[in-house]
Amino acid sequence: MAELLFKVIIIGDPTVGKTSFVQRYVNDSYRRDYKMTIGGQERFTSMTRVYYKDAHACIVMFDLSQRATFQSAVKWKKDLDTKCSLLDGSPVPCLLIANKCDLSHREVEQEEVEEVCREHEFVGWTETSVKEGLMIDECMRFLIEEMVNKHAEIDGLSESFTARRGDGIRLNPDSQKSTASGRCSC
Ligand SMILES: Nc1nc2c(ncn2[C@@H]2O[C@H](COP(=O)(O)OP(=O)(O)OP(=O)(O)O)[C@@H](O)[C@H]2O)c(=O)[nH]1
Ligand SMILES: [Mg+2]
Repeated sequence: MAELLFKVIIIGDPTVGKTSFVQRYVNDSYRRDYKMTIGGQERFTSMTRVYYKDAHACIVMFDLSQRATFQSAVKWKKDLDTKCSLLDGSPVPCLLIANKCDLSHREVEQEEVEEVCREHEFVGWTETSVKEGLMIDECMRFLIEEMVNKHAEIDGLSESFTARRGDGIRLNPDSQKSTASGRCSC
């Protein structure tokens, strides 16, 4: 069976839990203390094209206990869509994650998240708790399925493009000559 390599990016405001998510998924570990990730430009709700380049899927994360991070989620999605798309021109599948659902203090209602998810064409959304390890694997499994399906679709598409190209253009010197002389009025 062929091996597939996918690039998944994760964006969102500072402190929402992006690094923690990756650590939890990759190492099943969690740190309570916060160490700011250096090197991104996420303080401006925008990333360079280089970071987005060739991404197959994306996670936009916000913190359920900080409303401002939810408002930024839409900006992050727009930033992604203006800078990056899949090979067939369609938007990069993007999952909206409402993290820190273990906290009792909440500033965002589920209905609002649902609406933003629908309006801004996320492929889905879910609450997670990276701290408790809730829904992390499920998120990644969902995205992997999306990427594999999309990959098959695009692959199929490029095959049919090739077939059509072969059918449509005939490099027959005789037919080219006759068309040219037929069209020429001088
Ligand atoms: N209660 C709770 N805290 C969390 C959760 N996920 C992350 N945190 C905490 O939130 C803080 C920030 O987490 P990070 O993963 O560093 O956040 P980040 O999004 O990578 O932040 P930047 O690197 O600044 O962009 C840390 O103190 C984490 O321990 C969660 O699900 N629940
Ligand atoms: Mg970080």
